[in-house]
Amino acid sequence: MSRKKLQDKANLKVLESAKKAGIETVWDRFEAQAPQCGFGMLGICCRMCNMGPCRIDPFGAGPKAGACGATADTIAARDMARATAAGSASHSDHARDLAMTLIAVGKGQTQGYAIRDPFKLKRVASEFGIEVENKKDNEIALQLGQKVLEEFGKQEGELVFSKRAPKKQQDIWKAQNIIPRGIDREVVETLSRTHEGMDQDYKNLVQTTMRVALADGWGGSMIATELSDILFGSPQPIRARANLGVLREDEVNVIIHGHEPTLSDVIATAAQDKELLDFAKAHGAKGINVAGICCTANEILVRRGLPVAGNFLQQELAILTGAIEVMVVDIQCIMPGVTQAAKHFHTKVISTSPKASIPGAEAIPFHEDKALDTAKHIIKLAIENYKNRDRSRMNIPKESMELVAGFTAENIFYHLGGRFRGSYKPLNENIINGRIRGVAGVVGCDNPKMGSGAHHVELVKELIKNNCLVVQTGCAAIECAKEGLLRPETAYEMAGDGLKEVCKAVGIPPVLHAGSCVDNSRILIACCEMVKEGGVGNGLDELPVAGAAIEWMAEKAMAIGWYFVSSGLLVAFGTPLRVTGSQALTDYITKDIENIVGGKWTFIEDPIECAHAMIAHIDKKRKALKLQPLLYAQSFPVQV
Ligand code: NFS
Repeated sequence: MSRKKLQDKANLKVLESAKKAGIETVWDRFEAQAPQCGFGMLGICCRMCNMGPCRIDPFGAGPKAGACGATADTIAARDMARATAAGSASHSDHARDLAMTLIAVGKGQTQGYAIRDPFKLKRVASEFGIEVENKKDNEIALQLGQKVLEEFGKQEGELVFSKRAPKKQQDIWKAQNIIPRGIDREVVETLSRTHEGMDQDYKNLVQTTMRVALADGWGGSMIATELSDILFGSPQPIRARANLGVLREDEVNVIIHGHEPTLSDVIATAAQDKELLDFAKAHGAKGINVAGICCTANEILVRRGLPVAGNFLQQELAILTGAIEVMVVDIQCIMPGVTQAAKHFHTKVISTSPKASIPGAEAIPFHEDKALDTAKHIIKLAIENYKNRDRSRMNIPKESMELVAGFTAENIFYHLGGRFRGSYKPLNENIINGRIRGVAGVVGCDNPKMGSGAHHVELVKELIKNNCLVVQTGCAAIECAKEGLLRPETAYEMAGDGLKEVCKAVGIPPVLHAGSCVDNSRILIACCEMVKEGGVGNGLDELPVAGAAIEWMAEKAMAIGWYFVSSGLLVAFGTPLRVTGSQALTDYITKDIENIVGGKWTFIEDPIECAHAMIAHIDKKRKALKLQPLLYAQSFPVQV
C-alpha cells in the first residue's frame, strides 16, 4: 500500500536507483513486515512479565485475560501509558541536556556557545523567581540552569511553566490530579504504576498518562524550546530551501541528523571557518554544504536558514544520493538503516551521543567544553572524504523548494499586531468576525504506513482552503515545505478568501512553520495568548483550534498528542493509538475524556475526512462561543 502513496519525485528518483543497486530502505523493510501483528496493533499483547507474553483474543473464543487476569482494558492502557512516558522522557532528557549546557555557559566552560537571546534569558529567569537586575548574563544563565534542573527532580508542587496555562486549565488539572509535580517523578511513577500487578484501572492509567504527557508539554518540551532560544537565538521568519535537491554536486555535503541544537549549531558555525573552507577548496570542493534531516534540520532552519535535506523517511535516501561525505547524528529518530545504507557508499556516519551508540558509526563524543574543536574535526573528516565520492553513482535529485520558516509565539505576536501594537488582537478579531475559521496544528512524523508524507499535504491544503490558519512543526512541516505550502505565494493561492485577506494584510503566510517537535510548546503558548487576548473563550478547550499528527510514528508523538488532549484540544491521528482492542478504553479517550479535560482523540486515516473532522470541531467551538457567521462561502460548509 505504501509505494502507491509516494508522491515526492525526489524520493522516487533515489528509490529507483536504490532498487537497481539492490539496496533496502524503510519501505522495503516495512513491506516485509506485512501482515503486521494484529494483537500488537490493537494493543492487546502484554509483555509486562514473564508469565507472558500474553494476548487477548478480540474476536473468537480465545483468552479474554492474560495469565495474571489482566483484561484488554488494562493491557492496552498500560502499554499506552508506558509509551507516552517514553515520549515524555525523550523530550525531557533533551531539555535536561540543554539545562546542563546553560549551566556550562554560565560557568564559562563551553566552546562555541553564548547567550544569544539575553532578553528571553531574563524573562524566563524572572518566571523562575530569579532576580535579574544588575546581574551579568552568565550569572543569570547559571542560576536559571540550576533552577530548571530542579524541575526534573521535584517531588511535590507544580511545574513552573504550568502556570503559563489559563486558570481554567490549571483548575481542571488540579481537580483531576494531573498537574505534573516533577518531570522525572511523573516518568518514574508511570513506569512503576504499569509494572505487573500494579494499576489495573484503565481510567486511572489514563490519568497517569495525562500527567506524564503534561510534564512534557508544560515541562520538558517547553524547557527545551525556551533554553534553545536563549542559547541559540529566538527564530525569526527566514527563507530557505527543502528537499534532497539542496545537496551540492561540487561541495562537501555534511548532513546533521537528530535533535539537539547543541550539536547542529556549532557544526553550522564550524562550516563557515575560513581555514576549513580553504581546506575544502584544496580538496577540490567549492565549499561546505551543511544540511539537516528531521528535527535538527528544523532547529538550524528556523535559526540560521540552513537548507533542509529531508524529513524522517528521507534519512536513508540522503545517503543513497551517493553525495554525502558525513552524516553526523546525535539522538532520536535515527534509523539503524542509516548505517546499513552508508555501507554501500563512501558516507561516514558519525555518532556523537553516548546515549545513542550506533553500530557501524564512528563514535566522536560531543562535549560542551570542546564543541567547536569537535565540530571542526568532523568537518575536516568530511572534507577528507570528498575525494572518495564515486561520481558515477551520484544521484542528486533536482527537486528542492523555497520556503519561509521561523514563526514563534512571540514573533507571530509581533507580525499579527504590527510593529507598534504587538498583540493577538488581529488574529482573535478575524476569528471573531468570521474571516478566519480557526487555527489548526499539523505536526508530527512521516510514516511508511501512510506512504511518505502526502497525508500532511492534503490535510493542510484542505484546512487552508477552508480558512483555517495552519501552524506546523516537525517532519510534517518539512513535508509541506517540499510541496510548496510554506512558500507564501503558493499558500496564498490555495487559501480561502478570508484567510488570504488576513494573511496578506498582516504579512504572514497561511501556513506557519514554528520549528521542531519540542517547539509544539510554541503552539501551546500561542493558544494561551489567544485566550489572554479575549473574545475566543476562557480556556484552551473553548478555542476554535484543533491539532493533527496524521502520520505519527514515534512515542514522542503520543506524548505530544496526550498533552494537547489534556490541555483541552482535539487531536487527530491517522492510525489509532494501540488501544482499539479495548472498546472501553477507546470510547473513554475518544469520547468521555472530553467531559473531563475538554480535549479528546479522533483517529481518521483519510486526510480530507480528517480535515473535515477538525473543521467540524472548530465550528462546534465557534458556535459555543457565539462567534459571527463565517464571512465567505466555504468549500466544506459549516457543520453545526
Ligand atoms: Ni518528531 Fe523529530 Fe520527525 Fe517524528 Fe522524529 S524527527 S521530534 S518524532 S519523525 S516529527
